Amino acid sequence: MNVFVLGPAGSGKSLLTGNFSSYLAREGYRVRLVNLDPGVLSLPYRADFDVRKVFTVEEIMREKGLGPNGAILEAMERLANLSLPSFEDADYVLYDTPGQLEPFLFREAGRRIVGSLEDCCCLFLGDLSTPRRNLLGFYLYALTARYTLEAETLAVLNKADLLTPEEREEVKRFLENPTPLFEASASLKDEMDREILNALKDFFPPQRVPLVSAETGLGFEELLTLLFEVKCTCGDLT
Ligand SMILES: Nc1nc2c(ncn2[C@@H]2O[C@H](COP(=O)(O)OP(=O)(O)OP(=O)(O)O)[C@@H](O)[C@H]2O)c(=O)[nH]1
Ligand SMILES: [Mg+2]
Repeated sequence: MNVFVLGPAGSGKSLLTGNFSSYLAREGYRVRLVNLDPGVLSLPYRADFDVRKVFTVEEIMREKGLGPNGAILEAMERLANLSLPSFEDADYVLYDTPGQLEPFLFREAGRRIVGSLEDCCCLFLGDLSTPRRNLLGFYLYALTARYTLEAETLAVLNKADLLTPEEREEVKRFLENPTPLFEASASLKDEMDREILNALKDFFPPQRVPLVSAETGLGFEELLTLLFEVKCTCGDLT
């Protein structure tokens, strides 16, 4: 299975790629790692394929006399045309994606790369250290990724180690059943959130959102179970 780790800047994509791959290896799976971030300086894992061997954002800035944003856009163009190795010996190939989610998602690179591979699943990471009031915003962004990439996408909340067990329970309760919370207060935003959630239910059946920690490995077992479920719903029950 090809697993793309997506998410906003700093949400923990690289650390999750590294530590989840070690977890999978300990569980007996053959795992390969691909770094698709041409802008990263150092990685917390050893990549089997690293886009930085082909080009880096820094090189593009120097070569073309571009600023960081221009170079990132050029890097995304190059990424879209990159030929990736096929790791046929692997059970899981984990792809760490660029810190700059927007150009990866909304330009050609993301769609081309994900679309060129079979048996794909995306993990869309949210960061629990950021204000938790906006969980709906995070979920909508994960759905945007799914809609844009046309690939199965699991919303995953990372950095759960930074929450107390009580806070984790509170987030879980909210995720399982957001409506009563909204009903408890009556602001216009809450009203709007409820309407949006109701409308979404018709198109996207509610999905479990695991709370994980890329740092400690908390929740990795549940994440793997969800990946099995994705595989099964795609018709591959092996
Ligand atoms: N406490 C805690 N820190 C984490 C966790 N995951 C990542 N971090 C920290 O968050 C910071 C960003 O992690 P990265 O893995 O570089 O995040 P990223 O999404 O790859 O970042 P960009 O590629 O720059 O967008 C680092 O300081 C990590 O150590 C986690 O589960 N718990
Ligand atoms: Mg990264």
